[in-house]
Amino acid sequence: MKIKVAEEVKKALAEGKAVVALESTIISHGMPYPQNVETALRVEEEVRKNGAVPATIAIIDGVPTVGCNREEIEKLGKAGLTVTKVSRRDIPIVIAKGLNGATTVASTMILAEKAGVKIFATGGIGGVHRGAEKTMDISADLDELSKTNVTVVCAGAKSILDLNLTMEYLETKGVAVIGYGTDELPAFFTRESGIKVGYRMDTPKEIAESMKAKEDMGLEGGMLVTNPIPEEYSMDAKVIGEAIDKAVKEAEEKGVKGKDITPFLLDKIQKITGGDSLASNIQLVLNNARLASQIAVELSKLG
Ligand code: PSU
Ligand code: MN
Repeated sequence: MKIKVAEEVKKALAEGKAVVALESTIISHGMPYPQNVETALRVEEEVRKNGAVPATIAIIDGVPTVGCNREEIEKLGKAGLTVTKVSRRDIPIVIAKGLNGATTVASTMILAEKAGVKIFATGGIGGVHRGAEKTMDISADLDELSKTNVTVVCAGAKSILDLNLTMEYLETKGVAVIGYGTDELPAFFTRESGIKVGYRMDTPKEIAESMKAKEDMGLEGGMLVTNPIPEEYSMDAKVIGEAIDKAVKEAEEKGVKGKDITPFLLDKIQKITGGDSLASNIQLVLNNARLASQIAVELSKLG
């Protein structure tokens, strides 16, 4: 298997220490340059501060890389939307062609699992899009959660998606959705959605114990931990709701679909809401990196 694992990550894994995977589509397609690179580096620092080793994952010149260095992160961030967004189906092609690829939640999970990393922090996951009953647009992230054994820590999902259908789909696929300190699914920019999660857990230890139990049972698939954005950075539901509706409408009018739609919506929302949503986005990612690191540390104690 031709995966390049950074020395520091390899060593931590061999010693049973805490490691946290991080995705790279959030760098190239989720935020503008240079805030994307600054954030990626800050997130790595946050992981270290909380006792774990960060492993940013991407495909670099055709090589699946677990633990990108600063230069590689800079390269992905600068290239932005011109880097190939790599979900499950894109992995072999980007490798065969020797290209750079930014990995989504789905493909980051795949590479993390192959390297032996059990937990992964990000901002938001893909899900069932609004109108999916007609378009069938359901992110490959959800199916990946049903088959790849990596726990994903996120801030819920943006309401560019149909959050009710996303939860139903995850239930069908056998993916446990955990609310960290909450009974409700957080909606990324806001702490509430009015939708119940499967389980509420209040400590990183409880989450690590559930991960361990799943692994001991040999059950395939991951778990989804949803961590609400810190109160002080959460946004006004009405303001963000209107921005999202406007972005969705524009995507429809322009006929944007397939893999382009999520990056299109993220970009539009950022432009409509200005710096506010970016600042919130950065804070929630840091918050998720912190929680994922704490879970990873607890997990390493369980052996
Ligand atoms: N949602 C966000 N921020 C993101 C993404 C989604 O709020 O950065 C990215 C993630 O990489 C996610 C991907 O895995 O978009 C989902 O793309 P798609 O809907 O095409 O599966
Ligand atoms: Mn899609």
